[in-house]
Amino acid sequence: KEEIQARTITEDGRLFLQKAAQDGLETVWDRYQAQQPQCGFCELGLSCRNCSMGPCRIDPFGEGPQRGVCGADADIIVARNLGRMIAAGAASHSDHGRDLVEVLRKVGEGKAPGYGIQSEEKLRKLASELGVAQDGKSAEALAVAVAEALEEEFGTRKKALAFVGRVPEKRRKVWEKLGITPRGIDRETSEMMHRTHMGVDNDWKSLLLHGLRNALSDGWGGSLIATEVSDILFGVPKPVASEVNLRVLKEDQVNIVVHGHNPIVSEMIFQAAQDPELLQLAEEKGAQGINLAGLCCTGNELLMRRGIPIAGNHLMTELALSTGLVDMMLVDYQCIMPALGEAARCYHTRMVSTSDKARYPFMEHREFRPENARQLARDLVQEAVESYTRRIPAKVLSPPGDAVKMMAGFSVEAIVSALGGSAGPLIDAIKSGAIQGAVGVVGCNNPKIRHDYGHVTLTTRLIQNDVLVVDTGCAAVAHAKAGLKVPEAAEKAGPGLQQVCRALGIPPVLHMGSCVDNVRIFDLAAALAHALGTDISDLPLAAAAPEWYSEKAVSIACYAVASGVYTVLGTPPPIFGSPNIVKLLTEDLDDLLGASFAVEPDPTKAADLILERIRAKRAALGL
Ligand code: SF4
Ligand code: WCC
Ligand code: FE2
Repeated sequence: KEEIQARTITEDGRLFLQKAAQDGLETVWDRYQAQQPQCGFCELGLSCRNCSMGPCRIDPFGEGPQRGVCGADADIIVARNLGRMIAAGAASHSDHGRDLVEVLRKVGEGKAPGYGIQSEEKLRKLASELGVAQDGKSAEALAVAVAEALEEEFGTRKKALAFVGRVPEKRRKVWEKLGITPRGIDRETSEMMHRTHMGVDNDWKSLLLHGLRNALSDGWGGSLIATEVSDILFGVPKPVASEVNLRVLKEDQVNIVVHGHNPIVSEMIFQAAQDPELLQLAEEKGAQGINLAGLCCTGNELLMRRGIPIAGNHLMTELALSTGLVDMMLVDYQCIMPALGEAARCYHTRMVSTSDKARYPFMEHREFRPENARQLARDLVQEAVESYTRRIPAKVLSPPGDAVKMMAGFSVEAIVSALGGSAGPLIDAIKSGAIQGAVGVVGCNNPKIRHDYGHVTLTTRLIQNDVLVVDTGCAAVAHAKAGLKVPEAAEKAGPGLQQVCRALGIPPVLHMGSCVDNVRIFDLAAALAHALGTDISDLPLAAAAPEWYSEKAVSIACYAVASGVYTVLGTPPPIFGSPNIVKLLTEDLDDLLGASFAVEPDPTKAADLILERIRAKRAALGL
């Protein structure tokens, strides 16, 4: 019992941790425990297996070896390891972006039945930004041309990514001076893999600078493309009401859960789940309907655009299965624990993987391509209906109570329109001090941190102090479960923020989307900086990832700091084996970039660090 309390702050999490234990289901927390103690060298970033003369380890106490076989010291090894984490994270977001570009092209060529252009406005806006001639082109022809221009962003032929144009000029100068302006998306990742090969870049500072450039190729490249093209294909999110937690799974309906990241699959499933014929079939099988729910970021994508409820965040994915109510779970890629397929064998759940590049044990592989997606989605929804009839009553536990109400859909466009058409009122509120500043609280869950505790504690403290919170990813789901994403949550905010929220009818914590949608936060920050004729780093802004686990989060944190936003991490990154690197990242970067990292596992203290930073930025602006 105590152990369960210590694992999560969520009620549904606790209940289903018990249920999972009853069912003999092993969870991420159990496996985390079995891994204790985890390797101290690796925790400090001091182990290397980049070549076959190794693996090597540096003794942090100074007694054992201080160099790997090749001669790399602690600084080089920590920097190389961090660089490869950034590369993996940037690659993940950017490859996701590339998949969307592929669909955009196929839509233009008429080879992607079921997909279409939902926001021609955004397509045209992107075209002019990319310098693609529009001269009377149809939306379809333009889609092909824009897709081609975006493909170029991935390559090696440019001096700077096109979207660097969105960055305030002062920031661009900072990047130029440091030589970290991102060029090609794939180029920066590929170059990182090259630099970290044995015997290439052995200057930890130059490695870290390239790490920033690599991360910028994600934030102002791959992730941004993923977000923009998703908006073109599936629509720009607008405020929408929905619900969250395991109670969104319905005992009397066919429950289909989508998990992963890319809306390419989930949007097709969304369409199929509304097919009258399939609804009829569900009824024939005794179900009251077809209930679609999300997990993690593909859940966030559907939530933002379609109001589809979300069952939980990263650490809830196994527990969702333990309800015994999931008739089918469809996954694409990223953050899908390889344990899920086997976990599902405890129940009747059909587990289906959908992407050629992401396969999992004990899952059936049904590959989605732009050409076959509509038909395949229909087939799978039909199979989910069949699966409903095979539920195992003894294994079912229906979550009691009600789901928590929430609002999502706060794209930059939606925020600006809520403000009455320009960012002016937000700037005024910041100037008057009604809003002290804004913070992006983002990122994952991690069994090293009590589930959702980091997010909810930090965010509650921030809004109490009149700091507007915007969020994405699993942090956003945590906040929603805690009831922070309804307009009534304004009462939990300080007096100034409360007043602003009430006037606009918005929650004090605004859901801006999935993890790739962190770029929306930086778009907004850049717009504010433009409006004030200043740099992003001058604004009273910060970011936090209280429970991060993923390499993608490392890339996000690095592009945040490189873009000028102070960033506090809850889980310590593997850098503490190099005091030089810790000093650079947590202190010296401030002089170079006007922003730095902090590491603070206690979310209350993290909030205080952020509040202090916001006060200092306000003071410097004379506010
Ligand atoms: Fe060891 Fe150097 Fe090879 Fe790393 S690159 S495994 S430190 S020899
Ligand atoms: Ni994005 Fe982190 Fe969730 Fe995965 S889904 S767990 S990267 S925040
Ligand atoms: Fe190790």
